[in-house]
Amino acid sequence: MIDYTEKIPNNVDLGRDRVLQRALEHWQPAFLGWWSDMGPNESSNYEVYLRTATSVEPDGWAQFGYVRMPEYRWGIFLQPRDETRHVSFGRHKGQPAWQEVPGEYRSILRRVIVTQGDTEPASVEQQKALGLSCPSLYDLRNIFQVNVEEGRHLWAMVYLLHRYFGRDGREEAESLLARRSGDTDNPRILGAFNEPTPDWLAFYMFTFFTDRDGKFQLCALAESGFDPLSRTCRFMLTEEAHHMFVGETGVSRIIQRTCDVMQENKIDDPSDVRAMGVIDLQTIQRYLNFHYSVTLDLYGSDVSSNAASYYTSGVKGRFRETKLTDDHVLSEEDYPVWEVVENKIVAKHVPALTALNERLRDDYIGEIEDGVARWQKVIDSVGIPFRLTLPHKGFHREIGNFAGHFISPTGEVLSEEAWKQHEFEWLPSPKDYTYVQSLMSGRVTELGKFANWIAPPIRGINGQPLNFEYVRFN
Ligand code: BYC
Repeated sequence: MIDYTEKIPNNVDLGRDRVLQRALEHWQPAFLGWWSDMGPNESSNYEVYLRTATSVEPDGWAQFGYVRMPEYRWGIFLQPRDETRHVSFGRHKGQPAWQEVPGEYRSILRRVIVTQGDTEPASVEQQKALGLSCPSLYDLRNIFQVNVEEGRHLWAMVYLLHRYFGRDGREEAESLLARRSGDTDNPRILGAFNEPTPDWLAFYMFTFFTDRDGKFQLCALAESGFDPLSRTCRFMLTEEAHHMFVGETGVSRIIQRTCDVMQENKIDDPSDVRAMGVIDLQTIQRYLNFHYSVTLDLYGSDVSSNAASYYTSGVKGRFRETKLTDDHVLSEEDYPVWEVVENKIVAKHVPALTALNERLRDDYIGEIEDGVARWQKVIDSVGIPFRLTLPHKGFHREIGNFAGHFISPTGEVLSEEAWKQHEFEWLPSPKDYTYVQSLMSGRVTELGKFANWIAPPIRGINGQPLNFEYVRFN
């Protein structure tokens, strides 16, 4: 169980290590200061119907109740230790999992933990203003739930930095509160976390696409030979599932509403659809293309010696590593990656060890395809002949083999000029953003009411009705 009587709730017996406890208690007000500056706008006095973790056991961890977000009990929760756990891949395969950081892997472990930690506050910063244009109290509560949990994920990484990396770790923990999403001088580490999330369609796309990168990266880190990292990621994954649910159902409800309006009014031209105050399917496709492509970049280069050394050293595994049935060393195998040769996209087989970023990206794409197929069913069920498609893997990429090439969504290699001519057929244009923004000029706060551009969800949170007061503004 989690001890909530402590200043920092935890299940790691923090009180036993006074030095660590003091260091984290020193970081805590800095975190709260960051939340007050960069957390959701104007929200400090709202009471939000939030879920708080009470236990790390799979069956009993959720407790719902009204909480003012600055009083949310952010804390340190690791999944219980399995004494028999071993390193399951790489050079140290078969050795007992490490309870301390091996000296030779200190710098790569720190780097991975910092990169992971950096994304969490970044996403809160990206979503900061969205509460002011929420489509309902239900959705407002959901974004706040996502935000406080991202804050907790930051705590999870900061605990590891403080506990296992001494002074360097404490400095990194401070830097995590100093970088800012989109800042030119001190930006967040990874590209997608410096992109704006200007409206709710972008938010749902982000939680569907980018939070799912979070899932796959956390799954790979949950395989780590460094046991405290593995245990903390396992618990984070239980929270991540809700974020992806918010994204998938959010986009699905927008599609549903658009299709219903198209069918009722027998219209299909995007300008007629917009005239009805809903988001045309073409714009939804362009948002999809954008969020998918920037998220693909988050997996890093297709061929990466960093990824190979993370694996060989036992720091970061593959998706579901222990369920795979090969040798878990990968010294003999190869894996196909794609590259552009003389204006053609061709496969090239490279040592599997160096292609681990690409492999994780491919695992991710499989799950994305399933989600997009579920959105398609919404369109099909209304009988509208529109197909949502995933663009080619090389489309609009800035990291890896496709960076610097101009690939169309259907996978043709184009000149820069030809690509630019079609850019805003494929990606949201400034006009698209302005239109979507125009729908979201104010917030919808009446109990049980939803903005015109989105369908209500099928059910409320924790068995509550849709007209429940999910947020009290005070
Ligand atoms: N943007 O060998 P390479 C989440 C850099 S999301 C900018 O290809 P590597 C969440 C790279 O740093 C999950 N730079 O990369 C979601 C390197 O720089 P240096 C976050 C990039 O190291 C929603 C160079 O390019 N977790 O949790 O194999 C809401 C060459 O690197 C990017 C993780 O990512 C980029 N996209 O792989 C909230 C897990 N990509 O050395 C939260 C931890 C690469 O030349 N991170 N670079 O200076 C990792 O495992 C690895 O850092 C990466 C990159 C997979 C991201």
